[in-house]
Amino acid sequence: MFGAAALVVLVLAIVLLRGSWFATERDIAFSDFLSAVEAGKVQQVAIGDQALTVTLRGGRRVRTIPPTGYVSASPAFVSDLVHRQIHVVVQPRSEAGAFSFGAMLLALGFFALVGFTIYRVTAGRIPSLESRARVADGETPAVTFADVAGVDEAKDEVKEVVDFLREPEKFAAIGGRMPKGVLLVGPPGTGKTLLARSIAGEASAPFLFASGADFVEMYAGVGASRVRKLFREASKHKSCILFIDELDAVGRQRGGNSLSHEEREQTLNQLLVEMDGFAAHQGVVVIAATNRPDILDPALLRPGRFDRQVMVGCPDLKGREAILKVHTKKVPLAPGVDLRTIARGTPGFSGADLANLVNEAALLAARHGSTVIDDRVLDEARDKVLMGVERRSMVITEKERVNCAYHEAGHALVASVLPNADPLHKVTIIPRGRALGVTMQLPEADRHTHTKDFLETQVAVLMGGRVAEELFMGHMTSGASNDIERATEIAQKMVCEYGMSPLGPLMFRKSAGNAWDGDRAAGLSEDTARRVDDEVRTIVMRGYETARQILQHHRPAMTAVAEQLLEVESLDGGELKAIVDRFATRVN
Ligand code: NHX
Ligand code: ZN
Repeated sequence: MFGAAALVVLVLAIVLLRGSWFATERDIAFSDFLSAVEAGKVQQVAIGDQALTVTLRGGRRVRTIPPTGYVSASPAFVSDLVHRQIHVVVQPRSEAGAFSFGAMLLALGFFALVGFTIYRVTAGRIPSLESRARVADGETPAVTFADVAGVDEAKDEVKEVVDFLREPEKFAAIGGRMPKGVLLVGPPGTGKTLLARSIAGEASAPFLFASGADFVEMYAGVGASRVRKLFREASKHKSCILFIDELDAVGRQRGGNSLSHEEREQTLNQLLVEMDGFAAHQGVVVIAATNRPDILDPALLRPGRFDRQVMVGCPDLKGREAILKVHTKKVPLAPGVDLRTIARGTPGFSGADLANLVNEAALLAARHGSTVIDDRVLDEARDKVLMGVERRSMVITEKERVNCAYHEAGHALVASVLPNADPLHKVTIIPRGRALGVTMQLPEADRHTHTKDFLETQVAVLMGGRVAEELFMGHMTSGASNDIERATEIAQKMVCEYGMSPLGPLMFRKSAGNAWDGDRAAGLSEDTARRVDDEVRTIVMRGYETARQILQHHRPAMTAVAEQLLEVESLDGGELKAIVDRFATRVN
């Protein structure tokens, strides 16, 4: 179809241009034409709109352009020609008309081609101007603060917004300066949207929703017009919450030169303009969410805009328990299930993860034909959320299965021998998600920072898999790729961010964005980059060496764990410890 369109345009061009190029007569000066007439060399003159087409006696045709209006202003001219027995014809105007008609066709073909190309490039997804502006209805949400658990500090901070929305006039009367914009900052799944909705619900105010990603379109001006539309919608309400999810999609720092950039900048400017345009007493509060406040354009954070930041972090132990309580309200919990224990076993889970866990548990219970959710299905659900879905049907060769058993046993043994490692939660050779086998550790308590020792231990544990393959199988497999990636990441952070190498407590911004964003400048000197690489390698190799020593000294324990895994497929922390304790002592 594309080729056909191109062909049509090409043919059109040839047909049209033939008249003027291929058979084009040479232009001669008008005086030369008159001389030729005088000399009797002219056989025929065709009078056209602007030019005279002259056929010479030899049959050659030339063209000449008379002074404007010359022919019509000099009636003697034509009769003079006729006198000289020169054939005079007057060309119909249509020839010129034909040309412009053709030109029109050509232009039409051209635009069709351009249009079709755009259609092809955008895969037919040409968004209409109005389409995706998912400006949610502006209804008042049914959720209130009671439905939001585990983010007590954040809730306290936004209570003021609720007071304001309830009685904006009163708030203004006592001179309360209301934030026009509140920025909710936190990792994904921590309930930023829910919190925003609950503010509206709590204040019985309408809730308008948009996502920053909706504003970033490939056509100039669309994003900006959507922002305008959104704020117009908001101003129709006496008071309301206007929520913008993923603010970073539009709010990135300006400067740089990527293609979509100009459009984003326009959208961002429009957003700033609209926010400045709102009077504080108007009762509209803009709430935005992001997990990357550091990349936001500073203009967004200035007074009168998103000048208030509220952190919405991953829940702590107490928070997780509260969140579990909310989510288990509508499911049949078996008597004796202790949510505190579940909460303790889910460090690092976000609110969304916990919701997912409860949901999976309900599904699993149903599949087991059980009417209640007990500890067992909750445990199974946690593993599913944590490690991915079990894929028991995956076909694995015996050799791969053995390799997997030794690989996981390697991780497990290093983790159980090194004193600073997190306790083992589970080791399994049942394929899950993308992995053929998994070794899971779980921290004893919520941890917010890591010691250098812990990180080194973690690198060694990650190397344990590869080392086991080498020592016990006599080969290496590509399966260790994820371990290697994670170990390298840790080592890189230790050197570049945590100042845990001989290079000292400095920040080495190794990969500060990409060149397209125009911040390549933040790179390192070549010499420093080389030294960073050396230190990263040293850390990983030291972990590798630690793992090798441990596995070499615990060959019998290794074999025992691997063989047990091949037999029963999964071992929990206690079972592992029992095997290891039979062979090894926990010192090294
Ligand atoms: C593949 N998977 O993708 C096969 C199926 C060495 C016994 N061709 O280290 O399964 O080779 O300790 C997240 C999580 C890639 C991202 C796991 C990306 C695994 C897992 C490669 C065990 N356990 N490797 C491991 C494994 C593989 C992979 C991942 C990921 C294996 C190893 C995956
Ligand atoms: Zn591994």
